[in-house]
Amino acid sequence: MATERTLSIIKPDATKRNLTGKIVSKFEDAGLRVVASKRIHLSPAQAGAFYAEHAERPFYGELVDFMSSQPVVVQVLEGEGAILKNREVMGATDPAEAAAGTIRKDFAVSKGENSVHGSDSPESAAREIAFFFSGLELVG
Ligand code: DAT
Ligand code: MG
Repeated sequence: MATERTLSIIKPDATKRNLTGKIVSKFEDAGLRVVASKRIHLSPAQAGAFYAEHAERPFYGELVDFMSSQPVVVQVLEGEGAILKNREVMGATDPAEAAAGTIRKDFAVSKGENSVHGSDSPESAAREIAFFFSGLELVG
């Protein structure tokens, strides 16, 4: 499998509870490497643009409010099959359905406040990485 890069966000519920380090450890333990990282506080407009694909979903307003409520940590993770591997480490969207040992099983509060975002395809990863980082900020 090829080396890939994927976009991760440690969400407001997790930064608020000081879980950033514990979550990064789960990425590193799975063989993912942090090649870019920054802590930012998204505006509602920025959060809305990032999640534009969900604009018609009933939870969109709640999602935008949540993602702009507190700082987040956005990161680029690199590794073999990084996109799928990150999704595995994250666990299912709903923590009640997430497998043991996943980030969402261990840390998520609810389906909405579920601690992490991860790109779901190569196309999403390319778009989402470019949304937050310039090429100069990716240091492998
Ligand atoms: P994922 O983050 O696992 O890729 P998604 O892309 O379907 O899930 O949805 C994006 C985020 O929107 C998700 O992490 C949390 C929120 N969300 C999804 N479904 C929801 C629901 N039924 N109620 C509340 N929030 C929801
Ligand atoms: Mg998604």
